[in-house]
Amino acid sequence: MNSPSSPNTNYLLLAAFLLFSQSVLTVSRNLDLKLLRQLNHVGKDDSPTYIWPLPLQYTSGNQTLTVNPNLALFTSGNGGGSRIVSQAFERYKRIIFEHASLKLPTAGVDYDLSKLTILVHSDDEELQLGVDESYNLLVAASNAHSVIGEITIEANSVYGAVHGLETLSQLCAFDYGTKTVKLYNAPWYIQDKPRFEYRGLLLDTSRHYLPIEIIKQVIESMSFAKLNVLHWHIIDEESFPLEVPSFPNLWKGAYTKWERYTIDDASEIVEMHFKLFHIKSAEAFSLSSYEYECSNSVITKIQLLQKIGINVMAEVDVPGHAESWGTGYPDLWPSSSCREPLDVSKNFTFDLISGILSDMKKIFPFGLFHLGGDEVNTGQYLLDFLPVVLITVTTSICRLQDHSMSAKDAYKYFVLRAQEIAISLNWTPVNWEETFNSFPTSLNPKTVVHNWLGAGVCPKAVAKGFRCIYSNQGFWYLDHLDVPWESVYYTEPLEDITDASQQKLVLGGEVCMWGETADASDVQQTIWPRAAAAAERLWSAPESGSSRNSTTVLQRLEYFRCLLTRRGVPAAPVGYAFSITNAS
Ligand code: CP6
Repeated sequence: MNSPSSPNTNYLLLAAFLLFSQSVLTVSRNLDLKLLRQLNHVGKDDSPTYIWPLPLQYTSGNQTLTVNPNLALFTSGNGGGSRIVSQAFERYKRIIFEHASLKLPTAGVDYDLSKLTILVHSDDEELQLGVDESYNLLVAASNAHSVIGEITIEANSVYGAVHGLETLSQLCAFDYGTKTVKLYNAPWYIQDKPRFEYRGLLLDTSRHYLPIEIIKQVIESMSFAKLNVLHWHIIDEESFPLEVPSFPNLWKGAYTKWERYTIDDASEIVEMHFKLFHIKSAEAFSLSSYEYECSNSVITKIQLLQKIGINVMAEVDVPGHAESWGTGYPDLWPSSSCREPLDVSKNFTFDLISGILSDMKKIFPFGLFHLGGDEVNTGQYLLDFLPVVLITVTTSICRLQDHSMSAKDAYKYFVLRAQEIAISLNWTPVNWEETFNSFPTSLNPKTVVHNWLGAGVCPKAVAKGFRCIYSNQGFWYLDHLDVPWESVYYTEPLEDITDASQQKLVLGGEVCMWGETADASDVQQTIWPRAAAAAERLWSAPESGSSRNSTTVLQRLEYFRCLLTRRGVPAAPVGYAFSITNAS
């Protein structure tokens, strides 16, 4: 199932699509209208069902069933009794019946589906990379064998069950005619599991501060597309917004005192305070304190955010991209006129990294930790070796106290020492690919190499036994607004890796939402719907056969984008890259 289609096929497809859409522009405009008309028919009996990302295997039928808004949950298996399951059920019930609770049917309704059974085999709730995310979903109408129709989700872990609920919610649609929730194309039998274990999104809070409500909304929206790692690029050269108790001057590097994350804010992002819904005060007495919060006399039932299956991987990018650290501790700057990279010659630099990582270890339970290492201007270290005359005419001067080290050795020494700190805290270090490109044989073998510069590094890294994450900037950098969803969709993380054991070393991929040109006002529109294209590439089997040709992909993506907006996520219109290109 996991064999990738030849990357050449994907490129041919993309190339054919590019050529074609240039010449058939008018035709594709007409096609848009036709698609929209079809989408408007969702809710009628002949509705197709659109699932995103596409499950591994499924069969469907042609029955339309009506779902009871009082859908009852029955659980079994060792993990069935988990609060993660019951809370996810409540959350999805609200999503599925959102309209149904506002617009009640006028006459009595016979419901086909009133019962959901969730069977979870394991009671291990630890969320880490590689957790079993598979699930089976069965929706069967009443027939000779079952008097009453039923929905069953079976999973090995609670996180598989949560994915099953997401898929179930995508099978359901509100029908404005009868004011009931319909489930089309039943009976369904779905067997599903992700193609890659790492399906990430990078969020950058240094270039523009993002309020925690926005970050939590991004995390929730990721779960709709079955993405599972938020890569939080917290700090960079522009600002240091995080509180670090052991070095309290660090967040003097924040833009303002309002644009900072306290330790509590960070924990809230990692694990808690996912608002389920408002409840009456009487109900609150039956809940433990972490299940609700009060503000302005509104009581809100909450869910531990981590329990929706999203890992948060923090990044501390060293030794480049760290100028803001010196606002609070100017000793970290090699000199007042040279503020980057961090001073490699002082032990204080590494004491401080130790302090930051030890404090962060208390907040971030995820096994991977990102140490950056990209775009290090080693030339700055080099200046130190230039003749004095030249130094005096150069505005930025960086000093290496240990003159036996070359600039490149200084960079290597820094990265390896930072890795040691992360490893001693039981983290697996992740580094941007420049570290591998510069000193592949010195890098700790546990290192996960994070690609970004073009397509080249993953085949080289896995050939040397390193694990890697794919983020080719030409396709998966969301701040590149001119990259159309088609390019995001038709890129292949396993390109040029044919050996099966090497393919396994590609943990997955990540789309990157760098923050220079996006802030709280438009970050969701910039992420969605293109991140969804990557989400399907990372979740679904790679074949582009008849069920995944461009037209059905576009229809399903249009539908998923609409689903996001219905759920309160301000996703941009899908857009048609080539009609935009040709607009002038
Ligand atoms: N910040 C950091 C960035 C980028 C990187 N690291 C970046 C580089 C080029 C582009 C987009 C983003 N803004 N810390 C590279 C990994 Cl085009």
